[in-house]
Amino acid sequence: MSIDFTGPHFTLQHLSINPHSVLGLIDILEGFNMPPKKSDSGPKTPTIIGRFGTTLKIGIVGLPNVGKSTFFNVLTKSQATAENFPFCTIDPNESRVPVPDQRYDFLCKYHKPASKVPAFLNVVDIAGLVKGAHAGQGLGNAFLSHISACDALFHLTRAFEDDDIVHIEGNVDPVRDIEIIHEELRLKDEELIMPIIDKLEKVSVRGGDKKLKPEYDIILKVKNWLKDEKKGVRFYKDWNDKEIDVLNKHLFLTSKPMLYLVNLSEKDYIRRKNKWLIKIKEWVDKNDPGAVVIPFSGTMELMCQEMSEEEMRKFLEQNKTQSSLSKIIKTGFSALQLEYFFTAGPDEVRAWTIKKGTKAPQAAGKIHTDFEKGFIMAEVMKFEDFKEEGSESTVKAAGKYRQQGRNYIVEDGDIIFFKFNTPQQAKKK
Ligand SMILES: Nc1nc2c(ncn2[C@@H]2O[C@H](COP(=O)(O)OP(=O)(O)OP(=O)(O)O)[C@@H](O)[C@H]2O)c(=O)[nH]1
Ligand SMILES: [Mg+2]
Repeated sequence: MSIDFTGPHFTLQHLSINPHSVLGLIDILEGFNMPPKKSDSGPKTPTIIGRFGTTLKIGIVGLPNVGKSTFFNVLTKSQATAENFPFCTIDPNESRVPVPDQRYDFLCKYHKPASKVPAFLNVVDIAGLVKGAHAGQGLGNAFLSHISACDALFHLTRAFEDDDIVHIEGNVDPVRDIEIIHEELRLKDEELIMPIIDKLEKVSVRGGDKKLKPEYDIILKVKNWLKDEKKGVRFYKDWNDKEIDVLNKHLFLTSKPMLYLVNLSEKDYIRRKNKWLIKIKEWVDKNDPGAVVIPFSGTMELMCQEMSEEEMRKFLEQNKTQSSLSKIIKTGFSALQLEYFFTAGPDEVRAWTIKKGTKAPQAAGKIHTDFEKGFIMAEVMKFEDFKEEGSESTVKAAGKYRQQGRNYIVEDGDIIFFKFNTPQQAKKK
């Protein structure tokens, strides 16, 4: 089977697979999910397994020598050097990477503010996992706490050939490698769940504390899924709210959302052709449906970083290609279920990170707790309206400046001005 990528997007020729897969492949290479099928598109947003809060992290996992640290370094430097943000390095393996956003750039250009604060994605470089890592092989169990501390994962896999770079399994086969990582995470979860079961059994079955029986039953169901079905927690799609409450107590490794990053040689990335891409996409469609796969090239990104801005522009233009980093950062941020709204004026343009689905008072609380306590209303402009109309007053004149109350669910990219009572005023009422 050969894939030929031509034109501005990767397109497929001579490919005898069904049209959905073809669509899916173009789709993944552009970094988007397929739209939901009609039958399963409903108003209900799924309850998410994972931590609450907005200081969430995404970790980079994969076998050793696949290019994780190289990727981490280009990611960290790419945005930071452009604007020289302080405090980006949290420790050698953890960094805050500014989230690129044209709307934010537009607002900064417009207001020329004294202070600019973008949104950040926290990224953690994790040491390579090897077969048997769950049982202590390689760097062994150290990986556990690192992955545990992350809320989503970039699963980085190697599709570049290079005889000088040792492959721990002897040859390049990213599908096999992806399976090794999934299996290690699942085995670790199997191990993690056993003491939880023992403890709950002691109390609720032998100890007669019936209050914990429902939790015990749920944990047994999770164990059956992990151990008998041999599947990761995330791959069961029908956890109910009670089950999710229990899962959120334990945060199993296989419950973390995953994005697949395929590291290609510079040549393959530029010519948009690599024999593993279709195989990886087929594996993901079958085993992790809906997950995003993004091809990139660590060496090309590294090369670009060493060029001046002008050299890089020319290089990308000549090769009819572009960097994948922006797309990767944005997709990672979104996988954490995060988004942001803006406050914007001559003093400061700032992106405020919130969980998707946050209501106006809680969004205000991100700026200051008094804003939440004394919340009166949110005055909201859509970014597109602001851009189209050209100023706040013309947005107002066009009737597109809206006053929203407590139940307003903030949308990504909203430009908001909050009105609130100060605590003293609130007390007087
Ligand atoms: N040819 C080629 N070599 C690469 C690429 N990315 C990384 N390398 C090389 O592969 C070696 C390992 O890269 P790292 O980024 O340290 O790999 P890693 O996944 O962090 O490895 P561990 O931390 O040991 O798990 C280095 O010698 C890199 O220069 C790539 O895209 N192409
Ligand atoms: Mg490394």
